[in-house]
Amino acid sequence: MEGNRSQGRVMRSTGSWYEVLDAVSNEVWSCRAGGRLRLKGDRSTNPFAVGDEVVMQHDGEGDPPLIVERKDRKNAIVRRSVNLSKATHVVAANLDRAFLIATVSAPDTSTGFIDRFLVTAEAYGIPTTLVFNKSDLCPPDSPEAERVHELEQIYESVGYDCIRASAKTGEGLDVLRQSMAQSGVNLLSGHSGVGKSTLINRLMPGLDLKTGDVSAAHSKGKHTTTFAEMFMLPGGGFIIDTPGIKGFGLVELEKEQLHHYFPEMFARLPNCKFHNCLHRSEPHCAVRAAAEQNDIPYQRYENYLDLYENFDLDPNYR
Ligand SMILES: Nc1nc2c(ncn2[C@@H]2O[C@H](COP(=O)(O)OP(=O)(O)OP(=O)(O)O)[C@@H](O)[C@H]2O)c(=O)[nH]1
Ligand SMILES: [Mg+2]
Ligand SMILES: [Zn+2]
Repeated sequence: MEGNRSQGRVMRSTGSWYEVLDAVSNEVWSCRAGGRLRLKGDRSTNPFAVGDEVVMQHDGEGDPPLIVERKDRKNAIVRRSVNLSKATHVVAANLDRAFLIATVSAPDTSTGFIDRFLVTAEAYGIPTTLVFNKSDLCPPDSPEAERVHELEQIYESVGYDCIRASAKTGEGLDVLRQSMAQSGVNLLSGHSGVGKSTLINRLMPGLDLKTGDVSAAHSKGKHTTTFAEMFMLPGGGFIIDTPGIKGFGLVELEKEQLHHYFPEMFARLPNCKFHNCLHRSEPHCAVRAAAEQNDIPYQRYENYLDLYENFDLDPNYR
């Protein structure tokens, strides 16, 4: 501790209280936010998010430390606040890797949803691994297993690591553990009910995060986790559990730049006739040609067109 100040990382926030892990002593402090911390131009509803590196000021006995400074963020996952057009909510900051947890049944994760997440992560510069969880529900030769295989082919072909996992049988957990220990700060995201909290419970014996059944009638999760929380992994690295998301709003993106965040499309842009080609109906478009010949996944090309066309219409896109 330097004087009565120390540095730490926000592990959890309830809105008015912040749990901060002291970088030196590894103590967890319950802190309040100091006054006048809202930065100019910051439109987010939360001044500090899980993963933020902050300075705490420790005053008087019994008083909670105050957070008096937030270090610049390396990156942050930002979402539009519900129904507030301009306000945003910072889900988590300073991420080294995101793990998008997906399932092909109970609930189903569409490529449209996956691609939106990946576009966002690419825009923020956060490498992403896809985790297909609940592999125990995909017996060999079942349509579910075929679908997982198909998705792996699509996403591996454009450069994303894919891990097949089951929180139930333990499949894939060693690979996950290793990848997380190497990465540093790891975010788990995905629809409600895909098993984010269950996976974390498996990775951290002794932890007992609340999990919820998937509704049998609608195959949807019940939004069991309600705020983001970070944990220190026993084998190294941090893991962040987050509430399930329905859709993924694209914040601070221009629709003309969307295609830059599809790596396989961006790589082919130099071969298009026009340097500012948007790969829609321009002549001699190398991207459209590649998609039509299945050199790049047609499904992702279609999702790109859909994102582009609907960008201004759907408030969820912005
Ligand atoms: N069969 C099977 N069920 C699983 C697996 N992983 C999780 N589940 C079940 O899926 C349901 C949802 O799990 P949760 O961990 O609560 O899901 P979550 O992603 O944290 O959901 P939210 O907190 O609502 O976003 C629970 O009933 C789990 O027991 C798995 O690998 N196989
Ligand atoms: Mg959860
Ligand atoms: Zn083009």
